[in-house]
Amino acid sequence: MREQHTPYSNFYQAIPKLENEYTNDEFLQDYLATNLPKDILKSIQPDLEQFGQRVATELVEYANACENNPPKLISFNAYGDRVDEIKVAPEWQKLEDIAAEEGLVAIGYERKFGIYSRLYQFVKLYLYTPSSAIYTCPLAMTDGAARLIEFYGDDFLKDKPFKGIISRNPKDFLTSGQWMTERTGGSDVARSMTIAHKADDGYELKGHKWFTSAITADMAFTLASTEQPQDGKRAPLSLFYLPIRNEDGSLNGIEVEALKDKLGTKALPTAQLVLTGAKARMVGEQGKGVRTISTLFNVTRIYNTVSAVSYMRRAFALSEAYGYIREAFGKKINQHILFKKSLMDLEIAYQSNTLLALFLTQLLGKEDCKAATENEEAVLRVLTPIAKLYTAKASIAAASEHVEMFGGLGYLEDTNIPVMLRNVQTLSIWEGTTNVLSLDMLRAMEKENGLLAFRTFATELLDSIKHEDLMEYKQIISEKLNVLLHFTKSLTDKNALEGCARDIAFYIGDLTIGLLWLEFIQKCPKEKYLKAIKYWTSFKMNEKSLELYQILLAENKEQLV
Ligand code: MFK
Repeated sequence: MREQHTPYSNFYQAIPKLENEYTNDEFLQDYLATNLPKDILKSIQPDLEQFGQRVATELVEYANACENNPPKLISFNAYGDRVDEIKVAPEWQKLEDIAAEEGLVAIGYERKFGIYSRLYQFVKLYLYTPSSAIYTCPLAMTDGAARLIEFYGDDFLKDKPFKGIISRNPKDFLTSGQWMTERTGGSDVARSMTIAHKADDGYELKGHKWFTSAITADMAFTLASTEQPQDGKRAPLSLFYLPIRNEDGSLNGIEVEALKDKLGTKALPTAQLVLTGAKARMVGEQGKGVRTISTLFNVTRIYNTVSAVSYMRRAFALSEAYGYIREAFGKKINQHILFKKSLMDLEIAYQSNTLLALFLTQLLGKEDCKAATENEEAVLRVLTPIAKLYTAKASIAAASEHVEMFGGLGYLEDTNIPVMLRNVQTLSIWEGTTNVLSLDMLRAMEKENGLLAFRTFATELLDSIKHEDLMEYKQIISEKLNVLLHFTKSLTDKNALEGCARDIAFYIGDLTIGLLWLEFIQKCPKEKYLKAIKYWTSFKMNEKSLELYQILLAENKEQLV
């Protein structure tokens, strides 16, 4: 028999250990200490501490089990009956039960902490997401559904569906899907072809849904047109609610065609469905479906933002832990200047992006409690697409760096490190790609005064900065704000605005983070955060990309004008 281990080397690399993700995240604790009233922080702290421990231990095990046992579609049973059953890992159900118990959706609607409820809720989601095999996706849609019901729901929806969504009891907890994409596309939703036929007690939906977070939810919100297309023109879409199953447990006029074979988010069942007469009820005004469902996807875009930064935090935490235990060239790798620099880059990136994400959750908390000013509402509207696209790209860069920080080990599937890289790649695609969201930013600027509101917010924030250590940076940020205002003013036609929309979005992302650093450091003037703003203020408008736009314009003048 061969020996199991070669006697020639007795070196085995120690495995980095994830610590309590709340007590180990000093930045998060500083953020909460400077943003929450003392009594609120005191009452939620024990919960965050216990959850920080839970996500670093029990949940990681469940997430790994789910990632290694992806869902399967069983179309027919042994006797030939069509069953359309999606089998998920047993741990997937545990991740749902924990989400209910921990109030991951409920906290936002119980509003026990008033305008701060959303911040508390999203801090828990920030802890949960990288240990959840992306169960956060169903939670995002479920939360968006709750908000939709609050705004547009009738008595029926406000009863059982709403109460189930915000339940903390796993037995009563209900989840919702959001089915927007059809074969015709995921960005241009108006091309959807599903038809809603009038029935005695509502509507029956017939059509295809191309990317759905499956029939493992209890209900879904989806779009359909109430009229057949005429002269090649489609009628405007309306929004519909449908239960996934009938009272007897059978599917509600739904067939599962296939499960998608995706690059990542492998634990999450994503299905291709046919609606064969699904019974549904209309929600909101007929023909205003896209506008109505935007209430839902503006929430999922904030989830996306918080998820992105949570992965960045996890990338930093694990890379930092590895730096202490890995040796190369005669010393621990965290003693090498280049490793230190890469780690600092990851650290400042996660903290900076977190400032942006948590700022949005605070605005959402105010809006929920009707405590937001008109200007704050407009800032929330315009910053939602910007923060989503900005943090998504940042998380991909961080996850890629994270793989590299572990060298060859980072490339091995059984370390579970590559999972993060694959999962975050979706964050810049679903819920609106970077380009579509850049256009949404323009929509918010044009229709809802987004740029003006941003200017007011930025000017007021700059006026509030009095700390003398910050004066130099206040000046830099204020000049960069002027660059933005002059630049956008100089773009006089629609083409130029569209061609530069992406650059403007990233620039506003940088600028907002600069502003938020100023505000945060004024309240929490620690040396290490001063270093962060020094580094941060070196951003510029992306001149290379603007040059590309000019070249494209010159080459395509006829088509573009
Ligand atoms: C871990 C994190 C978890 C994340 C959850 C993942 C779940 C994934 C499952 C999915 O569903 S992925 C698919 C997601 N799909 C999208 O996000 C759609 C992307 N495309 C867009 O966002 C397009 O911009 C859009 C479909 C909205 C364009 O539609 P239209 O109909 O061509 O736009 P139009 O005509 O400008 O707007 C129609 C109405 O909606 C207008 O209002 P009015 O009718 O009153 O004029 C717009 O102002 C309004 N509207 C559009 N976007 C809005 C909005 N209102 C508020 N906020 C917005 N963002």
